[in-house]
Amino acid sequence: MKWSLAVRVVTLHPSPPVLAPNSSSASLSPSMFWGSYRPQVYFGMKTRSPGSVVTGLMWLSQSSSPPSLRHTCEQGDGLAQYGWLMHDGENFGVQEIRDQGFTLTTEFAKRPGGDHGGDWSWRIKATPQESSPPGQLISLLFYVATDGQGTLTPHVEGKGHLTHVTGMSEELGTFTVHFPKAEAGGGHISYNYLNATCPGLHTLTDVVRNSLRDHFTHPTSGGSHNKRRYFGLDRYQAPGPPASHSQLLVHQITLYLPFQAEVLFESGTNYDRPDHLSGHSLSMALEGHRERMADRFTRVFRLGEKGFTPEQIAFAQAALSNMLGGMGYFYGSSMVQSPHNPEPVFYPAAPLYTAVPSRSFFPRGFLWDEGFHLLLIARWKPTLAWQSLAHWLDLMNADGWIPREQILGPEARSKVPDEFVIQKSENANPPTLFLALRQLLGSREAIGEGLQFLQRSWPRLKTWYDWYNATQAGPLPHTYRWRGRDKDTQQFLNPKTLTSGLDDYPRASHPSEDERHVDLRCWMALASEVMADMAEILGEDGQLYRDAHKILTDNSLLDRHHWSERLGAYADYGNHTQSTALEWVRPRAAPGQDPRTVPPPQLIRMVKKPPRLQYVSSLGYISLFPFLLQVLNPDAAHLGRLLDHIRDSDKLWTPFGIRSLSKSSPFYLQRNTEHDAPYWRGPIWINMNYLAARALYMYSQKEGPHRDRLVGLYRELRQNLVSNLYRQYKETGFLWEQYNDHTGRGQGCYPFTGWSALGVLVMAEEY
Ligand code: 6A9
Repeated sequence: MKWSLAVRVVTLHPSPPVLAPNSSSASLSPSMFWGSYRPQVYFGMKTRSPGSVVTGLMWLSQSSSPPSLRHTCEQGDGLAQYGWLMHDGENFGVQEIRDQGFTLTTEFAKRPGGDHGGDWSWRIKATPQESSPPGQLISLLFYVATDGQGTLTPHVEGKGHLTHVTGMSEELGTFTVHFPKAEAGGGHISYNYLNATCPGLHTLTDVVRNSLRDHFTHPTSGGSHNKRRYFGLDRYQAPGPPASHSQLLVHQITLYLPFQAEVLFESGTNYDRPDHLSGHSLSMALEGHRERMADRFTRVFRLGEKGFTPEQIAFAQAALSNMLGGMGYFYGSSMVQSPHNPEPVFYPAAPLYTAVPSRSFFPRGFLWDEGFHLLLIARWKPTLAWQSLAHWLDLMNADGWIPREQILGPEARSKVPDEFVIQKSENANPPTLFLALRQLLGSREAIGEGLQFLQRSWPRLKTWYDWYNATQAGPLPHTYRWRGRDKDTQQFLNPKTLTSGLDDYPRASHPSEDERHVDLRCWMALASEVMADMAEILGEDGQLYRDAHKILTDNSLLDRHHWSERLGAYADYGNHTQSTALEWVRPRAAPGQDPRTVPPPQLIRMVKKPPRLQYVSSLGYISLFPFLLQVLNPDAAHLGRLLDHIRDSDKLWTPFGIRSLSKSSPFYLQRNTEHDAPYWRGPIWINMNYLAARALYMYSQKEGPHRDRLVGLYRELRQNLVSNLYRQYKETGFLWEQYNDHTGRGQGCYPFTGWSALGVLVMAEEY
């Protein structure tokens, strides 16, 4: 019994996968086969297949000392800006990267042909920035690498000039990667090259870094006969025993700014290409894609009609492009722990095509983040959203659980500290995929395309829905409780609830089985409604879901379970006290004890008043959930009070959006431990603000006592959100994880396109 439960946790759902067999393959989905599906590197491509051959770019400024190698997106690189200005999710992309003193533009375009996903070409333009000194010497390092299968053959001229690579792999057949001569404005180009094997793609940066030696020379600028030394690829000496999982070929060019270089990938079965996708022909292709995207962008979002300036429209287009250009294809297994297997075990290996919250800090899939991402992606191209949804649902196990954070394969794992890698099978995350589904179901065109998806996903969605009801039920009928809250009540000012997605938002001070969480109840109301709608479309019996939706949106029952009169808002309920504080506790030395053996002081939570069962008095996003997810009736008695809180600058309102926790809360901007800065305790988050704008908009369309106020609030919030997102982007070059509630400044990690790109939907008023 115990053994079979342990196995069940890592057994995939038995219904046929939503993704039809081979649906991502080069033969069935050729135009999506190659892509910038490696969001964790500044520039790179791979195919949507396990063990794909990958290509990428590294670069090095020889003029800075010590020269630093750029490869994976790192905040520590301190780049002033990088990101896609245009990217249509399928055919092409244009990215601008501002490094110290120079700017790289990285462009790619694909061209169909043959049986293996066609050709593509890259163009990298390198230009000095205005204020920078002349004579900057730059190296670009283009690489091709295998990931466990396939072969690569280098073709070298002279000592170190790799002119092209021929290769072969299972899904690509034969191919050639050409490195045509760069346009260097007449200046000299130095060549270096590397042929190495290594344990996997996660070691590429190290292998290249360890192969660079500075005994190479390049003519000094100004055409003199003097030479300067530079770092070039030499030989790789593996630190340990030789590993052969990956073969790596690197082509390095070193030259003065400005210059332009191209890389051409040509598929072996593409027999009738009219010409090489290079030079003029590549320029034409890129120009065509740019025009088509701009046209489509205008049609889909109509920002010009809404009065936005060309600059603001370019910002919105970049935000969308970063979401699309941030879509990755990952393959591997999660590490999973359950009550039945305390030792972590591997989940079945599987692919995941998904957007990511942040290319630098979190370049991987997050379950509840994705539901929001897809709201934007589905508006652009429903196909991409259906495909992501299918991948996510295919990750479901036999019980109906989907791991929250997807850390698949060694490359993804190398970015995550061990303690965060393991996923626990009792833990949920908001079922936001239903948000995306609801939107897709609202469009005839999207349904037409997604019908097969809907049919195949139905058995999984039923199990998913049941899983929440079975495992996250609250103490009373029709109430819910997040499992997996922090258990240690001494360490944290308030034990976190990572599963809810609002990590440190203050909940009951003493986690217990008596808790009921208002946000999860509202998510389940949404899930019930979407399930009922889907049943209708599919001709299935949806009565159960209609009934559940009816009960979960019964406003008097909601009030009975979650309205706190004292707070004047909706609230969690549980074993709680407000009177807690973190205090330094200095252990005392026992009589005669050597003082050096006394442990150092510790920051510990003090409970000043004992907890009791009551509503949790934390005014903020959680209190607004019945409004945010439109569970409240437009004439609900309490709607007015919620609007009061929202508009009150001493509570939730700021000129930049709605803050996560009221200024009046004792937890406002409080740290949770010595090392744990406030996160969902004040700052402005854009996913919640998107929901707020949407709710204000929806309620203002309906008859009700607060209609005029809703219209006004909506206009103001939209204006505040859009102008701050735009201003921050202009000033800092990035979208951010969250925004400071006093200054509006972007903070947390960057770039964080994920939720912050929802600003595009607020601009377009697409809800
Ligand atoms: C830590 C650090 C190199 C936190 O956007 C992803 C999630 C959200 O789902 C969640 O709601 N973020 C939000 O509260 C980021 C979580 C990152 C956890 C991984 C490992 C590795 O740094």
